[in-house]
Amino acid sequence: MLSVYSDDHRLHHGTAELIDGKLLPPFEKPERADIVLARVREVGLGEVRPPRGFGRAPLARVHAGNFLTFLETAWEAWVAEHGAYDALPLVWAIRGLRSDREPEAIDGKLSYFSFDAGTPITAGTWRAVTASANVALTGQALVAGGERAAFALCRPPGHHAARDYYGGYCFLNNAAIAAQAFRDGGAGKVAVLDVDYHHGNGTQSIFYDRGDVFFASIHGDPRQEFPYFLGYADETGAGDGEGCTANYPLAWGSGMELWSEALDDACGKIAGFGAEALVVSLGVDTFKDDPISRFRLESGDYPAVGARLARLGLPTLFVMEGGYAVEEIGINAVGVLQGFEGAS
Ligand code: Q9C
Ligand code: ZN
Repeated sequence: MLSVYSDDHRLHHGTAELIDGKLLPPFEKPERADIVLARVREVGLGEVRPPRGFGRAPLARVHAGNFLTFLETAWEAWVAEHGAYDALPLVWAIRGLRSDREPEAIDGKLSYFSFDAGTPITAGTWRAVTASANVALTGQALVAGGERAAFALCRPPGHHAARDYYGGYCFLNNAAIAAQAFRDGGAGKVAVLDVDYHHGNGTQSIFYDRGDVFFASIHGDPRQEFPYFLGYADETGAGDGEGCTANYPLAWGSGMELWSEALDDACGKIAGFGAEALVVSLGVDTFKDDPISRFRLESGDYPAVGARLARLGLPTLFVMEGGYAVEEIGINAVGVLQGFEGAS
């Protein structure tokens, strides 16, 4: 399987993360991608290619213009106001506040375009996130061009980013951008399957009222787990998209038995939908030793996940999302890809 990777992910690196009331070294750090890349090479998965540049147009198919302009200019505006520290929001437009007005001041803009305080904007964030989207788009072009599958080794991840807000370590929704590119390239219907531990709220919201993109997610129950405010089982789509969203919230402590039941059900729905291409939001923070998550998948489970996905028989783009157990992130992510190849 071909992989796509860019060193530019390194340009995004937060100084510290506010987590559980403490300022800690960030979990979402450059080493994550380094370790996945090292594993791709170690097992000889296949050639690793650099991304091509696709410009702004495919980003604007999924994201709002004012949001892209904000991301592109936020660091400069923040530094002018406060100096060269991580840019973070501190306040949000919750119930009854004017969430429809973009403020002028950079602090207000950060609040307007975000949903959490765990996602710093740094000096190189825009370059890193555009490179990450180009990695996904390059992988998409390979699959649209006839490859059975490709692996987009994206960092930063993307599935929490919506049409016009960022959060959860995500800025541009790489998987959604790739799914839209499949549609724009002529695929009639596309499915996005999100196996990251966290609900893919951004991807779901982007496609929620559309009948041409099916979205399924298996994730920590929002009653217990980030992002808390989306991902319940009764969210099934709206309007033309009614029935085109499927959520599988699972309780803390869930292991492969429950998880693979959900995967089977999701795969059945995807097969019934009639998708012509599949985008997999591949997070491996479902792993038992993940430092911020509470599922119990083991390294030996991941190849079976890949094998199950291969049985769908669809042209498949894997897009890297989360996974923070840095020791095993390579073994687990590449394990899915090896299982897919073994069953293809
Ligand atoms: N107590 C992805 O996996 N907050 N994002 C964690 C833990 C943010 C995860 C809090 C988690 C974001 C792409
Ligand atoms: Zn995650």
